[in-house]
Amino acid sequence: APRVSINLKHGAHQLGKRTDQSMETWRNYGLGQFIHWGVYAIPGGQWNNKKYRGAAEWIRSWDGMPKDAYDNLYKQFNPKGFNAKAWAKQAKHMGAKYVILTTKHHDGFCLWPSKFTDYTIINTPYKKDIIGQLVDAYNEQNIDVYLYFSIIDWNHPGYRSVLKTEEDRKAYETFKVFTENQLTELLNAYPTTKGLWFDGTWDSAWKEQAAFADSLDSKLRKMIPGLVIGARFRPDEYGKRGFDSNGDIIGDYEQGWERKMPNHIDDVHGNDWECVMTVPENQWGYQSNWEGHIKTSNELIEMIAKAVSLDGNFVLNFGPDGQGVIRSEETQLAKEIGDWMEVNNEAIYNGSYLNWEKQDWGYYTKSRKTNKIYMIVCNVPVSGMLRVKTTDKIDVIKASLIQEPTQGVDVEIIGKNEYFIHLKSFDFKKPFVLELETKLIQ
Ligand code: JFZ
Repeated sequence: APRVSINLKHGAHQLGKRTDQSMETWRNYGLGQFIHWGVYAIPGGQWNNKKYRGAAEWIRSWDGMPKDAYDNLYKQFNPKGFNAKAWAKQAKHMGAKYVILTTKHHDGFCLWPSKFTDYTIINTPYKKDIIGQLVDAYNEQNIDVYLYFSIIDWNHPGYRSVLKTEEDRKAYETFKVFTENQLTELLNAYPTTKGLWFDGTWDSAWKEQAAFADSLDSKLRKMIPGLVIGARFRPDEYGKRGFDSNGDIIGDYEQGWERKMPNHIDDVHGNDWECVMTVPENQWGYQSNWEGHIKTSNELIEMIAKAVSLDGNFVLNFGPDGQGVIRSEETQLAKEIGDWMEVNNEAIYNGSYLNWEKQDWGYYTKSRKTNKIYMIVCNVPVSGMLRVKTTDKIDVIKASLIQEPTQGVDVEIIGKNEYFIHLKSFDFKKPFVLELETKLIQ
């Protein structure tokens, strides 16, 4: 049946995935890094020996945090341990192909020397441009840089979350000019930027700005050809975000996978998507006292595999402390993930969905570059036999262990398009990858 659709001026401007080279590069990253850093790293989720139970980067919104004290924290921001090259090197070893940097979080503090506000890194004792150093250091490691930018700004006098009065509307007009100025400033200052990662667009004030956001969106895209902007930026004229009033994605990829993941290819509706994930339950900025479940590298590797197997990217968050140091737990995870990626990255980079029946041992990926098929095994059955069911006319000829290609792995045919891969060892401490050799049956 033909789809009924309303005519939208500010809805999706394109249906279906982008097919250009910049988006293809994005699609093939597999693994990225998120950095949440700002003045919230100084209190680290604590004030007056009390712990804020929410996400540490939100501490300013807490009753236990005097706004005044928070707004003066920048006067102490002097991260003696900050070394952009060290962060970039660690990200490189982890296997990250892109990084998303918080240029400005909800508090409004700018890690770059914006000339449109005084609330920036220039007016801290540190004085130097942080974003510039990071862009250079990550680019030097061939890691693409994306800029996180919050539309919520608790520091700007014209910012409102809701527009109730004429006065609010007038004030918000100054905030819109400011927002446009800051965004063009960022893209001019850091022209190697590959994309923008917008946040805080859930305010009702912003949801009324369809026309403004749409024209700003095209302006930014013209500044950097190929710029990637996810579906968390502009609303349509009915205030719908992410997906417009016709259900079409407004932006280049689905950005709603925040600390959660799809389970099935149908969940992503044929769109590009990215999962952003924290190491503890919900802490993005530095929280000095992590509590609750802390994810292990094996868990995170499984998430990377799962994301790629469903045509998405996986982005792991890091929250450096007030001195600019990445905590030891995160350093350890980056190392363990990187050691695994070093051996197995061919199953992750350029990886895509394979339409074979999902099995309990883990995830299939298929390389967009080589068409090679991989099995990323996360659960070894007690039988030591891994079931493989291909689609019609595809025969499995051979399987080999990426980490030890000389160790043969037997393939037993058990029926039409159905096989058992017999493992010789059960002694796996980490997920492992098998490459399958297949043949088309005529
Ligand atoms: C936002 C921020 O408020 C948070 O501090 C952090 O920066 C995170 C990456 O983004 O939080 C969100 C964003 C999106 C959703 C939930 C929380 N979402 O899509 O459900």
